[in-house]
Amino acid sequence: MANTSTIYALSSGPGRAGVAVIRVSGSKAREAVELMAAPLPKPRLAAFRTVVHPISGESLDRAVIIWFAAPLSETGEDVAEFQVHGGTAVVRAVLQGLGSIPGLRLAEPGEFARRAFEHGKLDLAEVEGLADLVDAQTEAQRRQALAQASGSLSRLYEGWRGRLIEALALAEAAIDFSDEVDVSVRAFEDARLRVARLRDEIAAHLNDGHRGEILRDGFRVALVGPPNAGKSSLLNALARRDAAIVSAEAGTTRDVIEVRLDLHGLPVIVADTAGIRDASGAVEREGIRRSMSTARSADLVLWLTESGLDSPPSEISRETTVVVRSKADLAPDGPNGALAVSSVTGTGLDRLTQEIAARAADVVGRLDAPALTQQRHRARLEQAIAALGLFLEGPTRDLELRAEDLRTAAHALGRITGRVDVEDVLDEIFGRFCIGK
Ligand SMILES: Nc1nc2c(ncn2[C@@H]2O[C@H](COP(=O)(O)OP(=O)(O)OP(=O)(O)O)[C@@H](O)[C@H]2O)c(=O)[nH]1
Ligand SMILES: [Mg+2]
Repeated sequence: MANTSTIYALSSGPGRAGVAVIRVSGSKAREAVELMAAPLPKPRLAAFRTVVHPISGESLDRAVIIWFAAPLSETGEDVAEFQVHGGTAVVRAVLQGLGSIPGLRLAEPGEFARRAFEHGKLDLAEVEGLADLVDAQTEAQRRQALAQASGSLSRLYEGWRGRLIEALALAEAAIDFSDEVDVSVRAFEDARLRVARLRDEIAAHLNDGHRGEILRDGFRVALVGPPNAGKSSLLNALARRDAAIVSAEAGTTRDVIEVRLDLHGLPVIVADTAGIRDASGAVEREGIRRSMSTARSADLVLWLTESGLDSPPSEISRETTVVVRSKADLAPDGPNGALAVSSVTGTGLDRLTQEIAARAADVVGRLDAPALTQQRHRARLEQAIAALGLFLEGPTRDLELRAEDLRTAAHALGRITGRVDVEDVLDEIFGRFCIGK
Protein backbone atom coordinates (compact mmCIF):
# COMPACT_ATOMS: atom_id res chain seq x y z
CA MET A 1 0.00 0.00 0.00
CA ALA A 2 1.43 3.35 -1.04
CA ASN A 3 -0.12 5.32 1.81
CA THR A 4 1.25 4.13 5.10
CA SER A 5 1.07 7.44 6.89
CA THR A 6 -1.96 8.38 8.92
CA ILE A 7 -3.48 11.70 7.90
CA TYR A 8 -5.59 14.23 9.77
CA ALA A 9 -7.31 17.49 8.92
CA LEU A 10 -10.06 19.86 9.86
CA SER A 11 -12.91 18.64 7.64
CA SER A 12 -15.45 21.31 8.50
CA GLY A 13 -15.12 24.91 7.36
CA PRO A 14 -12.43 27.18 8.74
CA GLY A 15 -13.23 29.86 11.31
CA ARG A 16 -15.34 30.02 14.45
CA ALA A 17 -18.34 27.67 14.60
CA GLY A 18 -20.45 25.69 17.06
CA VAL A 19 -18.80 22.41 16.20
CA ALA A 20 -15.72 21.55 14.18
CA VAL A 21 -15.02 18.10 12.76
CA ILE A 22 -11.44 16.83 12.67
CA ARG A 23 -10.86 13.57 10.85
CA VAL A 24 -8.03 11.10 11.19
CA SER A 25 -7.54 8.26 8.68
CA GLY A 26 -5.00 5.46 8.63
CA SER A 27 -3.49 2.69 10.71
CA LYS A 28 -2.61 5.02 13.58
CA ALA A 29 -6.07 6.53 13.95
CA ARG A 30 -6.78 4.04 16.75
CA GLU A 31 -3.62 5.06 18.59
CA ALA A 32 -4.60 8.74 18.20
CA VAL A 33 -7.96 8.11 19.90
CA GLU A 34 -6.39 5.97 22.62
CA LEU A 35 -3.82 8.68 23.36
CA MET A 36 -6.15 11.67 23.18
CA ALA A 37 -9.69 10.47 23.94
CA ALA A 38 -9.45 7.05 25.64
CA PRO A 39 -11.07 4.64 25.85
CA LEU A 40 -11.68 3.78 22.18
CA PRO A 41 -15.47 3.97 21.58
CA LYS A 42 -17.41 1.12 19.99
CA PRO A 43 -17.34 1.47 16.18
CA ARG A 44 -19.89 3.86 14.65
CA LEU A 45 -21.35 4.94 18.00
CA ALA A 46 -20.92 8.50 19.22
CA ALA A 47 -19.10 8.71 22.55
CA PHE A 48 -18.53 11.75 24.76
CA ARG A 49 -14.89 12.08 25.82
CA THR A 50 -12.42 14.50 27.31
CA VAL A 51 -9.78 15.24 24.69
CA VAL A 52 -6.26 15.58 26.09
CA HIS A 53 -2.91 16.50 24.61
CA PRO A 54 -1.04 13.26 23.85
CA ILE A 55 2.21 14.46 25.44
CA SER A 56 1.32 16.90 28.22
CA GLY A 57 -1.96 15.22 29.12
CA GLU A 58 -3.58 18.63 29.43
CA SER A 59 -7.33 18.75 28.78
CA LEU A 60 -8.05 20.43 25.45
CA ASP A 61 -11.84 20.07 25.08
CA ARG A 62 -14.79 17.78 25.74
CA ALA A 63 -15.93 16.29 22.46
CA VAL A 64 -17.94 13.67 20.63
CA ILE A 65 -15.72 10.94 19.21
CA ILE A 66 -16.82 8.51 16.50
CA TRP A 67 -14.70 5.54 15.60
CA PHE A 68 -15.05 3.82 12.20
CA ALA A 69 -13.06 0.59 11.99
CA ALA A 70 -11.70 -0.34 8.54
CA PRO A 71 -13.08 -1.10 6.03
CA LEU A 72 -16.46 0.39 7.02
CA SER A 73 -15.39 3.99 6.78
CA GLU A 74 -15.36 6.76 4.22
CA THR A 75 -11.74 6.09 3.22
CA GLY A 76 -11.81 2.34 3.78
CA GLU A 77 -9.12 2.78 6.46
CA ASP A 78 -9.52 3.16 10.21
CA VAL A 79 -11.09 6.59 10.67
CA ALA A 80 -11.66 8.64 13.81
CA GLU A 81 -13.81 11.76 13.93
CA PHE A 82 -13.26 14.33 16.66
CA GLN A 83 -16.31 16.60 16.87
CA VAL A 84 -14.87 19.36 19.02
CA HIS A 85 -16.14 22.81 19.94
CA GLY A 86 -15.53 24.99 16.91
CA GLY A 87 -13.35 27.68 18.46
CA THR A 88 -10.18 28.45 16.57
CA ALA A 89 -7.97 27.84 19.66
CA VAL A 90 -9.66 24.49 20.36
CA VAL A 91 -9.19 23.35 16.76
CA ARG A 92 -5.58 24.51 16.71
CA ALA A 93 -4.77 22.70 19.98
CA VAL A 94 -6.34 19.41 18.85
CA LEU A 95 -4.61 19.57 15.44
CA GLN A 96 -1.33 20.34 17.20
CA GLY A 97 -1.87 17.39 19.55
CA LEU A 98 -2.51 15.05 16.61
CA GLY A 99 0.59 16.36 14.86
CA SER A 100 2.75 15.50 17.85
CA ILE A 101 1.94 11.77 17.49
CA PRO A 102 4.67 10.08 15.42
CA GLY A 103 3.37 8.79 12.08
CA LEU A 104 0.54 11.33 11.82
CA ARG A 105 0.66 14.19 9.35
CA LEU A 106 -1.67 16.85 7.98
CA ALA A 107 -3.63 15.66 4.91
CA GLU A 108 -3.02 17.07 1.45
CA PRO A 109 -6.02 18.58 -0.41
CA GLY A 110 -8.33 15.76 -1.51
CA GLU A 111 -6.30 13.07 0.23
CA PHE A 112 -9.25 11.55 2.10
CA ALA A 113 -11.16 11.22 -1.19
CA ARG A 114 -8.07 9.80 -2.87
CA ARG A 115 -7.77 7.11 -0.22
CA ALA A 116 -11.47 6.34 -0.67
CA PHE A 117 -10.78 5.85 -4.39
CA GLU A 118 -7.71 3.71 -3.75
CA HIS A 119 -9.69 1.47 -1.43
CA GLY A 120 -12.47 1.07 -3.98
CA LYS A 121 -15.02 3.13 -2.02
CA LEU A 122 -15.61 5.56 -4.90
CA ASP A 123 -14.72 5.62 -8.59
CA LEU A 124 -13.38 8.72 -10.29
CA ALA A 125 -16.68 9.98 -11.67
CA GLU A 126 -18.15 9.65 -8.18
CA VAL A 127 -15.19 11.49 -6.69
CA GLU A 128 -15.75 14.32 -9.18
CA GLY A 129 -19.44 14.37 -8.25
CA LEU A 130 -18.43 14.66 -4.61
CA ALA A 131 -16.17 17.63 -5.39
CA ASP A 132 -19.07 19.26 -7.26
CA LEU A 133 -21.40 18.56 -4.35
CA VAL A 134 -19.08 20.44 -2.02
CA ASP A 135 -18.98 23.30 -4.57
CA ALA A 136 -22.71 23.27 -5.41
CA GLN A 137 -24.31 26.67 -4.88
CA THR A 138 -27.79 26.14 -6.28
CA GLU A 139 -30.48 23.47 -6.02
CA ALA A 140 -30.06 22.17 -9.57
CA GLN A 141 -26.30 21.93 -9.11
CA ARG A 142 -26.75 20.05 -5.85
CA ARG A 143 -29.13 17.55 -7.47
CA GLN A 144 -26.83 16.90 -10.41
CA ALA A 145 -23.75 16.56 -8.21
CA LEU A 146 -25.49 14.24 -5.75
CA ALA A 147 -26.64 11.97 -8.57
CA GLN A 148 -23.11 11.84 -9.96
CA ALA A 149 -21.58 11.24 -6.52
CA SER A 150 -24.07 8.42 -6.08
CA GLY A 151 -22.90 6.75 -9.29
CA SER A 152 -25.41 7.83 -11.95
CA LEU A 153 -22.72 8.61 -14.54
CA SER A 154 -20.53 5.72 -13.45
CA ARG A 155 -23.39 3.29 -14.06
CA LEU A 156 -24.02 4.77 -17.50
CA TYR A 157 -20.37 4.67 -18.59
CA GLU A 158 -19.63 1.29 -17.04
CA GLY A 159 -22.82 -0.04 -18.64
CA TRP A 160 -21.54 1.08 -22.03
CA ARG A 161 -18.15 -0.42 -21.35
CA GLY A 162 -19.77 -3.72 -20.39
CA ARG A 163 -21.69 -3.79 -23.68
CA LEU A 164 -18.52 -2.95 -25.58
CA ILE A 165 -16.73 -5.84 -24.01
CA GLU A 166 -19.57 -8.14 -25.10
CA ALA A 167 -19.21 -6.82 -28.64
CA LEU A 168 -15.47 -7.40 -28.37
CA ALA A 169 -16.09 -11.01 -27.36
CA LEU A 170 -18.19 -11.43 -30.51
CA ALA A 171 -15.50 -9.83 -32.67
CA GLU A 172 -12.96 -12.18 -31.15
CA ALA A 173 -15.24 -15.13 -31.82
CA ALA A 174 -15.37 -13.99 -35.45
CA ILE A 175 -11.56 -14.18 -35.53
CA ASP A 176 -11.37 -17.53 -33.74
CA PHE A 177 -13.92 -19.11 -36.06
CA SER A 178 -12.63 -17.54 -39.26
CA ASP A 179 -12.37 -21.07 -40.73
CA GLU A 180 -16.11 -21.48 -40.39
CA VAL A 181 -17.15 -18.55 -42.54
CA ASP A 182 -20.85 -18.70 -41.57
CA VAL A 183 -20.23 -18.53 -37.86
CA SER A 184 -17.58 -15.89 -38.26
CA VAL A 185 -19.69 -13.59 -40.42
CA ARG A 186 -22.69 -13.91 -38.14
CA ALA A 187 -20.67 -13.11 -35.00
CA PHE A 188 -19.10 -10.09 -36.63
CA GLU A 189 -22.45 -8.80 -37.88
CA ASP A 190 -23.87 -9.13 -34.39
CA ALA A 191 -20.93 -7.16 -33.01
CA ARG A 192 -21.48 -4.45 -35.63
CA LEU A 193 -25.16 -4.07 -34.76
CA ARG A 194 -24.37 -3.73 -31.08
CA VAL A 195 -21.60 -1.24 -31.69
CA ALA A 196 -23.75 0.88 -34.03
CA ARG A 197 -26.44 1.14 -31.34
CA LEU A 198 -23.89 2.02 -28.71
CA ARG A 199 -22.32 4.67 -30.91
CA ASP A 200 -25.72 6.33 -31.36
CA GLU A 201 -26.29 6.39 -27.62
CA ILE A 202 -22.89 7.87 -26.86
CA ALA A 203 -23.33 10.45 -29.63
CA ALA A 204 -26.72 11.51 -28.22
CA HIS A 205 -25.16 11.89 -24.79
CA LEU A 206 -22.35 14.01 -26.26
CA ASN A 207 -24.74 16.17 -28.30
CA ASP A 208 -26.81 17.30 -25.37
CA GLY A 209 -26.04 20.99 -25.83
CA HIS A 210 -23.55 20.87 -22.93
CA ARG A 211 -26.44 21.05 -20.48
CA GLY A 212 -24.63 19.20 -17.69
CA GLU A 213 -21.51 21.31 -18.08
CA ILE A 214 -23.56 24.53 -18.22
CA LEU A 215 -25.39 23.54 -15.08
CA ARG A 216 -22.12 22.73 -13.38
CA ASP A 217 -20.32 25.91 -14.47
CA GLY A 218 -23.24 28.33 -14.74
CA PHE A 219 -25.39 29.69 -17.60
CA ARG A 220 -23.46 32.65 -19.03
CA VAL A 221 -25.27 35.89 -19.85
CA ALA A 222 -23.42 38.82 -21.45
CA LEU A 223 -24.68 42.40 -21.07
CA VAL A 224 -23.58 44.12 -24.28
CA GLY A 225 -24.44 47.43 -25.93
CA PRO A 226 -23.23 50.92 -26.78
CA PRO A 227 -21.55 53.07 -24.12
CA ASN A 228 -23.82 54.62 -21.50
CA ALA A 229 -26.71 52.29 -22.34
CA GLY A 230 -26.94 51.39 -18.64
CA LYS A 231 -25.26 47.96 -18.69
CA SER A 232 -23.39 48.40 -15.43
CA SER A 233 -26.49 49.83 -13.75
CA LEU A 234 -28.48 46.79 -14.90
CA LEU A 235 -25.81 44.42 -13.61
CA ASN A 236 -25.93 46.12 -10.22
CA ALA A 237 -29.73 45.99 -10.19
CA LEU A 238 -29.70 42.26 -10.99
CA ALA A 239 -27.00 41.57 -8.40
CA ARG A 240 -28.62 43.92 -5.85
CA ARG A 241 -25.24 45.40 -5.03
CA ASP A 242 -22.75 47.88 -6.47
CA ALA A 243 -20.58 45.39 -8.30
CA ALA A 244 -19.66 47.68 -11.23
CA ILE A 245 -18.85 51.38 -11.48
CA VAL A 246 -21.67 53.47 -12.98
CA SER A 247 -21.12 56.94 -14.40
CA ALA A 248 -22.58 59.37 -16.92
CA GLU A 249 -19.26 59.26 -18.76
CA ALA A 250 -19.35 57.07 -21.87
CA GLY A 251 -16.73 54.32 -21.82
CA THR A 252 -16.66 53.76 -18.04
CA THR A 253 -16.45 49.97 -18.00
CA ARG A 254 -13.26 48.40 -19.38
CA ASP A 255 -12.82 45.01 -17.70
CA VAL A 256 -15.49 42.32 -17.84
CA ILE A 257 -17.22 42.13 -14.45
CA GLU A 258 -19.13 39.00 -13.49
CA VAL A 259 -21.72 38.33 -10.82
CA ARG A 260 -23.25 34.97 -9.95
CA LEU A 261 -27.00 34.71 -9.49
CA ASP A 262 -29.22 31.87 -8.34
CA LEU A 263 -32.31 32.03 -10.58
CA HIS A 264 -34.89 29.43 -9.51
CA GLY A 265 -32.11 27.03 -8.53
CA LEU A 266 -30.11 27.52 -11.73
CA PRO A 267 -26.67 29.08 -11.55
CA VAL A 268 -26.42 32.14 -13.83
CA ILE A 269 -23.30 34.23 -14.40
CA VAL A 270 -24.04 37.74 -15.68
CA ALA A 271 -21.13 39.62 -17.25
CA ASP A 272 -21.02 43.40 -17.64
CA THR A 273 -18.85 44.55 -20.54
CA ALA A 274 -17.33 47.66 -22.08
CA GLY A 275 -19.69 49.67 -24.30
CA ILE A 276 -19.14 48.96 -27.99
CA ARG A 277 -18.14 51.90 -30.24
CA ASP A 278 -15.25 52.97 -32.46
CA ALA A 279 -12.86 53.80 -29.68
CA SER A 280 -9.59 55.66 -30.12
CA GLY A 281 -7.77 54.71 -26.90
CA ALA A 282 -5.85 51.44 -26.68
CA VAL A 283 -7.31 50.54 -23.27
CA GLU A 284 -10.89 51.04 -24.40
CA ARG A 285 -10.23 49.09 -27.60
CA GLU A 286 -8.96 46.17 -25.53
CA GLY A 287 -12.09 46.47 -23.37
CA ILE A 288 -14.28 46.26 -26.48
CA ARG A 289 -12.33 43.27 -27.75
CA ARG A 290 -13.14 41.56 -24.44
CA SER A 291 -16.81 42.54 -24.75
CA MET A 292 -17.01 40.83 -28.12
CA SER A 293 -15.29 37.70 -26.92
CA THR A 294 -17.51 37.55 -23.81
CA ALA A 295 -20.56 37.91 -26.06
CA ARG A 296 -19.37 35.17 -28.38
CA SER A 297 -18.86 32.66 -25.59
CA ALA A 298 -22.07 33.56 -23.74
CA ASP A 299 -25.12 31.27 -23.67
CA LEU A 300 -27.34 34.37 -23.90
CA VAL A 301 -26.55 37.92 -25.04
CA LEU A 302 -28.63 40.84 -23.79
CA TRP A 303 -28.22 43.69 -26.30
CA LEU A 304 -29.02 46.78 -24.28
CA THR A 305 -29.75 50.20 -25.84
CA GLU A 306 -31.77 53.24 -24.86
CA SER A 307 -33.79 53.12 -28.07
CA GLY A 308 -34.42 49.37 -27.99
CA LEU A 309 -34.31 49.58 -31.79
CA ASP A 310 -30.81 49.22 -33.19
CA SER A 311 -29.45 45.72 -33.47
CA PRO A 312 -26.17 44.25 -32.28
CA PRO A 313 -23.09 43.94 -34.52
CA SER A 314 -23.38 40.94 -36.79
CA GLU A 315 -20.42 39.15 -35.10
CA ILE A 316 -22.40 38.61 -31.94
CA SER A 317 -25.95 38.55 -33.21
CA ARG A 318 -27.65 35.17 -33.24
CA GLU A 319 -30.75 33.46 -31.94
CA THR A 320 -29.42 33.70 -28.41
CA THR A 321 -29.54 37.51 -28.50
CA VAL A 322 -32.35 39.36 -26.74
CA VAL A 323 -32.84 43.09 -27.38
CA VAL A 324 -33.51 45.04 -24.20
CA ARG A 325 -34.49 48.72 -24.00
CA SER A 326 -32.86 50.50 -21.05
CA LYS A 327 -33.85 53.54 -18.98
CA ALA A 328 -37.57 52.86 -19.46
CA ASP A 329 -38.30 55.45 -16.75
CA LEU A 330 -37.12 58.21 -19.13
CA ALA A 331 -39.36 57.07 -21.98
CA PRO A 332 -42.25 55.06 -20.56
CA ASP A 333 -44.08 55.02 -23.87
CA GLY A 334 -41.13 53.97 -25.97
CA PRO A 335 -41.42 51.57 -28.90
CA ASN A 336 -43.01 48.20 -28.22
CA GLY A 337 -41.24 45.00 -28.98
CA ALA A 338 -38.06 45.11 -26.96
CA LEU A 339 -38.20 44.21 -23.31
CA ALA A 340 -38.05 47.54 -21.44
CA VAL A 341 -36.24 47.85 -18.12
CA SER A 342 -35.28 50.58 -15.72
CA SER A 343 -32.53 50.11 -13.21
CA VAL A 344 -33.77 53.21 -11.40
CA THR A 345 -37.42 52.23 -10.82
CA GLY A 346 -37.01 48.48 -11.20
CA THR A 347 -39.54 48.31 -14.04
CA GLY A 348 -39.17 45.19 -16.17
CA LEU A 349 -36.49 43.59 -14.01
CA ASP A 350 -38.77 40.73 -12.96
CA ARG A 351 -39.71 40.01 -16.56
CA LEU A 352 -36.06 40.11 -17.59
CA THR A 353 -35.09 37.76 -14.78
CA GLN A 354 -37.87 35.38 -15.79
CA GLU A 355 -36.73 35.50 -19.40
CA ILE A 356 -33.14 34.66 -18.39
CA ALA A 357 -34.30 31.86 -16.07
CA ALA A 358 -36.57 30.41 -18.77
CA ARG A 359 -33.75 30.39 -21.31
CA ALA A 360 -31.35 28.85 -18.80
CA ALA A 361 -33.92 26.16 -18.00
CA ASP A 362 -34.36 25.52 -21.74
CA VAL A 363 -30.66 24.94 -22.21
CA VAL A 364 -30.12 22.89 -19.10
CA GLY A 365 -33.22 20.91 -19.93
CA ARG A 366 -34.83 18.13 -17.99
CA LEU A 367 -32.41 16.62 -15.58
CA ASP A 368 -33.75 13.10 -15.16
CA ALA A 369 -31.18 11.50 -17.45
CA PRO A 370 -27.61 11.87 -16.22
CA ALA A 371 -25.86 14.57 -18.22
CA LEU A 372 -22.25 14.90 -19.17
CA THR A 373 -20.64 17.23 -16.66
CA GLN A 374 -16.92 17.34 -17.31
CA GLN A 375 -14.61 18.15 -20.16
CA ARG A 376 -12.51 15.17 -19.05
CA HIS A 377 -15.43 12.80 -19.70
CA ARG A 378 -16.24 14.48 -23.00
CA ALA A 379 -12.69 13.95 -24.26
CA ARG A 380 -12.75 10.23 -23.39
CA LEU A 381 -16.19 9.74 -24.93
CA GLU A 382 -15.02 11.41 -28.13
CA GLN A 383 -12.07 9.03 -28.21
CA ALA A 384 -14.42 6.12 -27.74
CA ILE A 385 -16.73 7.34 -30.53
CA ALA A 386 -13.78 7.76 -32.90
CA ALA A 387 -12.61 4.21 -32.22
CA LEU A 388 -16.15 2.87 -32.70
CA GLY A 389 -16.26 4.73 -36.02
CA LEU A 390 -13.07 2.98 -37.11
CA PHE A 391 -14.58 -0.35 -36.10
CA LEU A 392 -17.77 0.28 -38.07
CA GLU A 393 -16.19 1.81 -41.13
CA GLY A 394 -12.76 0.17 -41.26
CA PRO A 395 -11.99 -2.71 -43.67
CA THR A 396 -13.29 -6.04 -42.36
CA ARG A 397 -10.46 -8.07 -43.81
CA ASP A 398 -8.38 -6.94 -40.80
CA LEU A 399 -10.55 -8.42 -38.09
CA GLU A 400 -7.71 -8.16 -35.58
CA LEU A 401 -7.47 -4.42 -36.15
CA ARG A 402 -11.24 -4.04 -35.78
CA ALA A 403 -11.14 -5.87 -32.44
CA GLU A 404 -8.35 -3.53 -31.41
CA ASP A 405 -10.65 -0.56 -32.16
CA LEU A 406 -13.13 -1.94 -29.65
CA ARG A 407 -10.39 -2.40 -27.08
CA THR A 408 -9.35 1.24 -27.58
CA ALA A 409 -12.94 2.40 -27.07
CA ALA A 410 -13.42 0.28 -23.95
CA HIS A 411 -10.18 1.60 -22.56
CA ALA A 412 -11.27 5.21 -23.12
CA LEU A 413 -14.56 4.54 -21.30
CA GLY A 414 -12.75 2.76 -18.47
CA ARG A 415 -10.59 5.77 -17.87
CA ILE A 416 -13.62 7.89 -17.00
CA THR A 417 -14.41 5.86 -13.93
CA GLY A 418 -10.78 4.93 -13.31
CA ARG A 419 -11.19 1.22 -13.95
CA VAL A 420 -8.04 1.31 -16.07
CA ASP A 421 -4.70 3.05 -15.72
CA VAL A 422 -5.42 6.42 -14.26
CA GLU A 423 -2.29 7.65 -12.49
CA ASP A 424 -2.00 10.68 -14.77
CA VAL A 425 -5.46 12.01 -14.02
CA LEU A 426 -5.45 11.47 -10.28
CA ASP A 427 -3.53 14.59 -9.31
CA GLU A 428 -5.73 16.74 -11.50
CA ILE A 429 -8.94 15.44 -9.96
CA PHE A 430 -7.98 15.29 -6.30
CA GLY A 431 -6.13 18.60 -6.41
CA ARG A 432 -9.51 20.31 -6.76
CA PHE A 433 -10.57 19.33 -3.27
CA CYS A 434 -9.96 21.31 -0.16
CA ILE A 435 -7.95 19.88 2.71
CA GLY A 436 -9.99 17.61 4.93
CA LYS A 437 -12.09 16.14 2.14
N1 LIG B 1 -32.83 57.36 -15.68
C1 LIG B 1 -32.07 56.31 -15.78
N2 LIG B 1 -30.73 56.42 -15.86
C2 LIG B 1 -29.96 55.34 -15.96
C3 LIG B 1 -30.54 54.03 -15.96
N3 LIG B 1 -29.55 53.13 -16.05
C4 LIG B 1 -28.39 53.82 -16.12
N4 LIG B 1 -28.64 55.17 -16.06
C5 LIG B 1 -27.65 56.24 -16.12
O1 LIG B 1 -26.97 56.16 -17.35
C6 LIG B 1 -25.59 56.47 -17.21
C7 LIG B 1 -24.72 55.34 -17.71
O2 LIG B 1 -24.96 54.19 -16.93
P1 LIG B 1 -23.94 52.96 -16.88
O3 LIG B 1 -24.64 51.88 -16.14
O4 LIG B 1 -22.62 53.39 -16.38
O5 LIG B 1 -23.87 52.62 -18.42
P2 LIG B 1 -22.93 51.56 -19.17
O6 LIG B 1 -23.73 50.99 -20.27
O7 LIG B 1 -22.36 50.61 -18.18
O8 LIG B 1 -21.81 52.50 -19.77
P3 LIG B 1 -20.31 52.14 -20.22
O9 LIG B 1 -19.70 51.34 -19.13
O10 LIG B 1 -19.68 53.45 -20.36
O11 LIG B 1 -20.42 51.40 -21.50
C8 LIG B 1 -25.41 56.75 -15.73
O12 LIG B 1 -25.44 58.14 -15.51
C9 LIG B 1 -26.58 56.05 -15.08
O13 LIG B 1 -26.97 56.67 -13.86
C10 LIG B 1 -31.96 53.91 -15.85
O14 LIG B 1 -32.54 52.82 -15.84
N5 LIG B 1 -32.67 55.07 -15.78
MG1 LIG C 1 -20.47 50.20 -17.74
